[in-house]
Amino acid sequence: MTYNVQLKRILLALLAFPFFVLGQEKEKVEGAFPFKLPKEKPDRPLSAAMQRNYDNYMAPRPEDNELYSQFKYTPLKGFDYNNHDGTISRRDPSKVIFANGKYYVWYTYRNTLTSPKGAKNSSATIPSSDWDLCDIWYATSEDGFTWEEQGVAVPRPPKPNVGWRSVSTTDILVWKGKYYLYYQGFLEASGKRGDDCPVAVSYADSPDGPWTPYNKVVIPNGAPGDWDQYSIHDPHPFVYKGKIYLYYKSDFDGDPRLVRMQGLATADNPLGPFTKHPLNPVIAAGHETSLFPFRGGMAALVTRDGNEHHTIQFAPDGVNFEIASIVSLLPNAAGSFVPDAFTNTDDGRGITWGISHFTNATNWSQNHSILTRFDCDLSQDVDDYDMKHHNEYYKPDFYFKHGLNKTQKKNIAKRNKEFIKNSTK
Ligand code: AAL
Repeated sequence: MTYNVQLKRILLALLAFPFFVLGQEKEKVEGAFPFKLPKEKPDRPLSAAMQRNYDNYMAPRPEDNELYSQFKYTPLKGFDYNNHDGTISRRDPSKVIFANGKYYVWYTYRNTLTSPKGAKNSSATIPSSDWDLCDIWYATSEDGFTWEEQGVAVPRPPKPNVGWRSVSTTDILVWKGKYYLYYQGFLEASGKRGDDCPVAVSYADSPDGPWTPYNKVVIPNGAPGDWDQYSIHDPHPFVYKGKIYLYYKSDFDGDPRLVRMQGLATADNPLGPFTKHPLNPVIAAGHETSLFPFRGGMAALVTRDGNEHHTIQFAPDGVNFEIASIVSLLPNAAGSFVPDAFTNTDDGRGITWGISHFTNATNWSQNHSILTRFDCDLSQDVDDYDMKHHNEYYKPDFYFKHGLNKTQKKNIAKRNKEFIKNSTK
């Protein structure tokens, strides 16, 4: 390189240096991120995490996020489980409604000679699964903690009607003064091929019945090869945007384990026809459908399965959901008390309690489920600071209850042995 070129390069570098320093200092001019967390997104360079903290959530702190909450659980009074021997099970509760001066909840009720024995060992009297050979029962309450069981609402219909084997996993719709119970209608014991069923519906003029079965499939399975070709689970209806928005779950793929996601079907008439949304699945995680109207959109409790499990999600249009918060101990199969579930609201107020379930409540040989009450603060009208803690603490035995299984212990010992052997070569 000639002397002149070198000289030019040095001169250019000297001229550029002050701008470089200033340029570097431009970020430094902002100084470090402030000690007081800005309530609004600050106009400064932000990392991806800080961008997300302001863009993705309703507030930069969980305690100020209307869609963040802890969940607290209370045993219910009024339900007998035959000493938890597995012959009686209650699970998959509906949303809770308030009518005639009391709360109502409907649920899957099993009362069989034995606990579930699997599809191969099932019979006309032996259940294949916890939700096989079931009817829909209901209960009422004055406070949501103590319940009075009222008995059967929708019994299994005679063969070959839809649901003759089992009717389960129901939810309630109130539409133009009439009541509709949607439920899974099994035409064979769950588990024969898979947990396969369509959705059926019964209707009544009163929440106390009598209920008239429509005796037709109202939400059909998808076509062969469709994601929802085998199971239409957890029917979950709302009145939204002037129509019936019925969310549901399907189990699919199954190689090696099932994938569970949520779909949406809409209708202008409770007895259908329902049109499945072209963007289905609309929630790419979760195990049961459990939603509520929130502000102008729909919020969802997304439990158990999928990349985005343990989240509460929100869709301003009821279709395109984004994560609104990350939570723990979400209620399974939540049937929330949603006062504005059927008011076609454009300002959903949110929820503070409901009924959910614990499956396999004791052990697999006595497999049965029990109902429980959950409480939370996902409401625009309540500020329960004790529901907004996020540095959650659990006693050691809670963690030790989630220990390694035998295979994991064996594999760890094997890996350790190999590691030591390779380390001492
Ligand atoms: C529940 C629900 C449906 C399934 C089974 C009973 O959690 O997803 O109802 O069929 O499990």
